[in-house]
Amino acid sequence: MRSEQPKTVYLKDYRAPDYLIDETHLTFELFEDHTLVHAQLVMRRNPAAGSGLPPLVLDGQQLELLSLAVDDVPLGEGDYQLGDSHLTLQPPRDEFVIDSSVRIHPESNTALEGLYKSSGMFCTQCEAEGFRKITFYLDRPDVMSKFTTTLSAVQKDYPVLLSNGNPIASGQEEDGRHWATWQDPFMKPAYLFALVAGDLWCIEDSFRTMSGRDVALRIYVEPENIGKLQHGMDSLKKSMKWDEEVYGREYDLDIFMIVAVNDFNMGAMENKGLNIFNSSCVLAHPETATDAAHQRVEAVVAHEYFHNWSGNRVTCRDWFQLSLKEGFTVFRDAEFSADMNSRTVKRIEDVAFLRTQQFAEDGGPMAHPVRPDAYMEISNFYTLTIYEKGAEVLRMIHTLLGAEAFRQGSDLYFDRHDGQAVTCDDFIKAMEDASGVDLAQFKRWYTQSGTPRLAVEEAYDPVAHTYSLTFRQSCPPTPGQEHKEPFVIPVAMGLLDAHGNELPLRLAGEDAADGTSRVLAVSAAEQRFTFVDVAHKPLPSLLRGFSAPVKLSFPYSRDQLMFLMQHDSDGFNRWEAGQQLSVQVLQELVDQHQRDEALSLDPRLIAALRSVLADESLDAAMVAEMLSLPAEAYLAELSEVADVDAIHAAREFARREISRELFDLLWARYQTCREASRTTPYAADAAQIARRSLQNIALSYLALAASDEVVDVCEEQFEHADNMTERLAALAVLVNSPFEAEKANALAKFADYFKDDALVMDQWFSVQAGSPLPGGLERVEALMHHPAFTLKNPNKVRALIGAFANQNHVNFHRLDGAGYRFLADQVIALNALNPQIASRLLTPLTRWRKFDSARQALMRGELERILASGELSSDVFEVVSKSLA
Ligand code: B3K
Ligand code: ZN
Repeated sequence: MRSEQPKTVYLKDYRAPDYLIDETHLTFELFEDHTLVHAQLVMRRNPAAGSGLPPLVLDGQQLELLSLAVDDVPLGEGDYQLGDSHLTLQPPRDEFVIDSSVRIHPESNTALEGLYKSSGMFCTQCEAEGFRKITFYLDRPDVMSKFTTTLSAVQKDYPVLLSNGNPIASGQEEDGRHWATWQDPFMKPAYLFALVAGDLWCIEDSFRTMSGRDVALRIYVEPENIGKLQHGMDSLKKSMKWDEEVYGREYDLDIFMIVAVNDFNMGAMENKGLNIFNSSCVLAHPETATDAAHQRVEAVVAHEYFHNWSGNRVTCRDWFQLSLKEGFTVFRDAEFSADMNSRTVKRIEDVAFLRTQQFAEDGGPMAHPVRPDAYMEISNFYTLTIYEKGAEVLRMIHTLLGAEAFRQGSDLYFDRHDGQAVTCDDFIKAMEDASGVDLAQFKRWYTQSGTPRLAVEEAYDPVAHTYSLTFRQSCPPTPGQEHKEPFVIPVAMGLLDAHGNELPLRLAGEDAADGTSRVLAVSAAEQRFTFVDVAHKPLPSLLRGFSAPVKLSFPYSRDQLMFLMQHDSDGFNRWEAGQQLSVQVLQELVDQHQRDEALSLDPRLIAALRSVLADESLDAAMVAEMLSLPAEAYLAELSEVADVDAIHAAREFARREISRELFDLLWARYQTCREASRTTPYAADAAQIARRSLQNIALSYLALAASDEVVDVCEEQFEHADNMTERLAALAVLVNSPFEAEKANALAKFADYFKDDALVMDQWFSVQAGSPLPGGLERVEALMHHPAFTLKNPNKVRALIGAFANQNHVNFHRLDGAGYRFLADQVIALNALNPQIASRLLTPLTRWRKFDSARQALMRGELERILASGELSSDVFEVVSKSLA
């Protein structure tokens, strides 16, 4: 808890560290009621930071100092200053050794930062600034050190003792304790330190690297979960191979370990050689994890593994550069997932997420550039902007440079900066030097926040046979940034003729046509591109593959969108045309609802979906994506003022109409898919995943008919499915149905069968929390008392409270404000337990400007109540105060 208003840290104040730590020797004595940490730091004056011997200021929080010595001379109380978060002393000379001993309390650490206990095991989370809760240190990423770590604990309770690097010694003590020493040969910042002690089992495998070295691979878990590790291991081996093939990057230690823990603030952590994972991101078994969960495991395992180069070997100079490692690594994992699964479907999922969530962040009070200039609490900056928009920025560089030059740029970057802590500018410089492309203007993507708008206008000259596209870009003001300079926006595009054929593209001034798809680099506020030799007026396909994170508008008619849905050669844009058509049609319904008119659905949407559904040659995953109407959150994001009830009513009406009009087709496709599921053993492969997505979305439409035959198939799927993907989908359909008896029966059966599996129970909570039926808040409040629920476990908080506030718009945004009050109560309770989770949970309340004045007042009222609730963590304080500003 803070005792004064948190301070803002500015990028412009960055200074190189005064001192460096060449070696770090740590000893942990782990006990049930405390832990002793001894640290020996071999230090020297940083030659790059000036002359003289300034005071040494070590970071340290919540540490009980037991002893302190410099060069073996014990320091007395007058020899140093000890504050809430720093220890200051005067070094005697350029090179010196500090020895400190502290006592800490992992057993009562509910913030899950630093060293803590989860389900009986000790584990750590140090990024960004958790290491200072373990020992006094220069806890900043540009201080890199060689770590040697010894841990000791009671052997029978903690048979496994792990840290970074390689095991170099171990032994027994009298009194049942044992110890192990690990050494990491690579220099690393403290945020990559990790330690684990517990009663764990592991599965083991190995990987032969491209230079012929064998690396031992181990995934550790509590004994009861040992059967859920194979998918994670397979994902790890695929990731290692992919990084060699696509980036030429080989793993560097002899051992790579992953540990699954149940209580974890985010998905996983890339600690050198010892990744620590939220169990939800590594455990997977067909009977307990859905297809989406399998894909998430594959992606997160890859992401953390890829950090070994993009993050660990080359790390960040300071936390303003966070996207240097996160944006790049998300881009890398997205490309990996695209290569392992359907590229188009992966892109659709990522773009839908970006446009719904990141665009909202970029338009809200917490908007910040990909490289922020200032923060109060760095934990608040692990955002969708740093991660997802950061990845889009990398994707744009890839698009502008081409795959080959991009690879040369990344080779140069890794080569030039191996072992260093660097900046986003260093990354760009490597890309420029390798490609010869000037990225000076492009760099505005790192410094300007907000989502650019790109309005496109066409003009066709039937005499001259020219077709021109005029692009006008603008970017709305964001906190601290009134005015924006033009971005470089890569627009991948093509032109279609009346038969849907792609036209050869020749811009005015070019000698000949070159290909049928182009990337236009729009760099001025207004810019025109003119194509020549265009015999008839074409239809443009713009922003293919979503080549830039912008809001593009082109005045397509509904008929043109239907045409693109069928003919665009770019799979992403076929889907996008369908989304735009749905958005237009749904917005019309919203208007009708607001005018109290009878709702009437444009039959063209039904016709378009009918032809998608009837086309058996289409990839089933694409059919499923095309059938999914834009989410309520996306429709809200597109509205000036989001009318929650009208959006819900409009979307539900459209779903019922689709169900009614296309019932027979949906029924037929459902039956075929379910029959295949019944007769083929489960595999988490692309073809089966596609089939199950289609099957499940078809079932969700069919269920709207509320007929007995549909309830029967639902129950059949729920009872007899051999996998969680089908079972959970059937459960969700029943939960959202009016069949009270069947619903209660399925929920009870499910909970009884899976009550001991925490991750499955998370899904059980989420399915109920997300149900838009009336009474949602009361159901969630009741579930808070369920024995499987606890506020202390972040997965539970996300599964129940997070799912309710983020996915259950009609219930959360109840007009009496009870949903807001409930969320604020939970934030206040969590502020004291786990500030990072409390601050994350707040997000929906920060979006108050999107809603009508009555709701705005209620949401603001709750933010003010949180602000006045007492001692706020810096995490919660920053988000609340910025939201109210
Ligand atoms: N680097 C970690 C995130 C740490 C968040 C700390 N609050 C996971 C990842 O992005 O791979
Ligand atoms: Zn990451």
